[in-house]
Amino acid sequence: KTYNVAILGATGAVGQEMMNVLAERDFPLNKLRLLASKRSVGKTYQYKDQVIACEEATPDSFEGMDIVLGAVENDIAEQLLPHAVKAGAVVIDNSSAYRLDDNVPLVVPEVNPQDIQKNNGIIANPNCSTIIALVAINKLHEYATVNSIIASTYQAVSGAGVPGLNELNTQVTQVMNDEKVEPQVFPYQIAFNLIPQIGGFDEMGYSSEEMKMQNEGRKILHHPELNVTCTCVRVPVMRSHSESLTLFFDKEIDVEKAKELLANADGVKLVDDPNNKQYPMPLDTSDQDLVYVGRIRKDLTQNNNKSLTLWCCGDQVRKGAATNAVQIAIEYIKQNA
Ligand code: 2RA
Repeated sequence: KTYNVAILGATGAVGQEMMNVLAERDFPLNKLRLLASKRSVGKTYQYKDQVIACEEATPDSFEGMDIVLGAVENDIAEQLLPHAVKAGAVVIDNSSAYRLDDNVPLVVPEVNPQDIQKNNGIIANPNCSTIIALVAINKLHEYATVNSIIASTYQAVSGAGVPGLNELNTQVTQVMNDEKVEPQVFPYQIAFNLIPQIGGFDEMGYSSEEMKMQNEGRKILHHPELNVTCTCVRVPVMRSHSESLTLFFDKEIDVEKAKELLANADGVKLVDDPNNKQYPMPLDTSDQDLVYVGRIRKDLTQNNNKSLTLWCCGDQVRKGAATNAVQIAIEYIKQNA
């Protein structure tokens, strides 16, 4: 069986990566429709041996589509994706518009693939930093139940799409040439800087990005008691997010057991030999789909063997967005074959 697939937001960083991953994984495609804004109409892209032109995304763009991959911001997702559902497609949406909607499953295929079946036409792709964290901790959680997490994230500029990538590139050149830096995408200069803000702040002083790990983690793990104190920082790295996670468990788990579990965990590459300078780094995780996990060690704030700290990195554009969405599509057609 082959499928008609549309990518809504085909010209953005995530939309482009969705095309790459569909091709790499040889998705059983009958037709691929590339949908974008009016200004991109006619822009062509190579998909395997085909040249495909972008079409304007309108409410009628989804006729005949089986699967729609959403790679647009919330406002456009809410405006157009209901039309895709009405046209009979199943939508896998990377925006945050529907992630916490009770009628919409929120899925990391390595963690909760069974939730795909609960869809009513839309399946939500979690936030990139949530995906990377949950892939890293999934097998540890299964074994010893994670109840609390203290997380610090070091998020690549690709999280702000092509404009974010371009801004870092431009600013590095400007700084090296002693030219004036005028931030457009980020609130301050990002080159040679760290910005502890991603999204707006709530009344507790948490950013919207920081609350996602707790809110989305509770839904994906079916663990409403999960508590997460998260600090999200934008860093001058191109396309991989890094995260420091301190995990507080229900039962004892030591470093050796954690390494054994992670060595066999879906979607994880254990890179943990610090004495030989082997640990996850964003340059190593870019352009591939595994979440690298390392620096696993006992948490020194507790003396009960029920907490560990670790470091992980993952490609934000791929596993953090495009690959996770395509993996959901592949799992969906498998479950409905
Ligand atoms: C970011 N996770 O990194 C957000 C949106 N992709 O900017």
